[in-house]
Amino acid sequence: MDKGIVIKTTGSWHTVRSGDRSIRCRLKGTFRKLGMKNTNPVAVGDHVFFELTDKDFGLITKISERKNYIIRKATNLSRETQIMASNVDQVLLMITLEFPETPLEFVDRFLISAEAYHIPSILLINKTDLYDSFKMARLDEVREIYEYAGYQVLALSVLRNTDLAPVKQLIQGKLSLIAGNSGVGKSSLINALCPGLHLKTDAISDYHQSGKHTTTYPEMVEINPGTYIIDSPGIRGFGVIDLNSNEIGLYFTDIFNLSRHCQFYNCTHIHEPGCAVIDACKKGVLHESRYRSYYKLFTDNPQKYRSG
Ligand SMILES: Nc1nc2c(ncn2[C@@H]2O[C@H](COP(=O)(O)OP(=O)(O)O)[C@@H](O)[C@H]2O)c(=O)[nH]1
Ligand SMILES: [Mg+2]
Ligand SMILES: [Zn+2]
Repeated sequence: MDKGIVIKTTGSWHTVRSGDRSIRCRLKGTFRKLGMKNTNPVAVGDHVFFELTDKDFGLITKISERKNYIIRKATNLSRETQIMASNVDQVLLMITLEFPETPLEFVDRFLISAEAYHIPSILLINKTDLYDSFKMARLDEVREIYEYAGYQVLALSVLRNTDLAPVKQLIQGKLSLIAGNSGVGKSSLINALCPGLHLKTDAISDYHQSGKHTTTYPEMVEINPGTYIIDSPGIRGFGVIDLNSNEIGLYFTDIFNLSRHCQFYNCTHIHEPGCAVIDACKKGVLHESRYRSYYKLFTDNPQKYRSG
């Protein structure tokens, strides 16, 4: 029996990378009896055992236990979920301050989802070549906001090939998922990291890929043996997480840290006296954009809060 990692899955065929070979595998029949709830029993990122049935073909006989996995709804309306990727070591959240501007509220929502999955996130701020001095000042501010929350923040320009070295270092030996809105430069980055690969770039193609009528499969790229990146098709690809309001407070890392100093142990940071979070916000230690995101998510969700 051989061992490998699933780099692509389309319906009943799964491409397994084992050393420098790619083997097209189907699932051994007995698997279907395991009663898995997700629509896809095999996911990109799975470590599997397989038997060769031919030179480049095989049967998957065992899926190793997943360290983690990210799910999405099978379709917008469906309650069934698909595993989008498994065994993800880190998420690279790519954002831009212009062309297009990524709203920080979106960043905050994304980060708490990743926290809920217990997957570390790194912020990549791309397209620095386009920023004037005002935008560069904004970049410093955004960097401060997220470094205060405990995240690593890297600014780069994929187009100019500047400041890519720290990204290369970060991904080495890991499975990273790259996420972010259409048009921020995700595919461009993967192409830059992997010369010879030519992923389609530009916002238009991404838009069509994430359109309602096409099924999208996450694509895993091998940068070098042991180093993989998954290009997630649009942000909608990232986890369907239903957090209740109490959890929201846990996953805003900066707010959670501050909450230890609140007067009440169960402070919601909305109206209580002696709230260290509100205090830090007033002092400008906690940036108001973070508090605003928290407030919005928390108060959008009163029912869930009441049911606790
Ligand atoms: N000016 C500038 N444009 C970039 C940069 N990185 C990517 N782009 C452009 O932004 C557009 C969208 O890039 P793409 O990689 O398709 O974004 P994706 O939708 O996130 O995969 C393309 O026209 C790229 O050439 C950058 O660092 N600077
Ligand atoms: Mg793309
Ligand atoms: Zn509080």
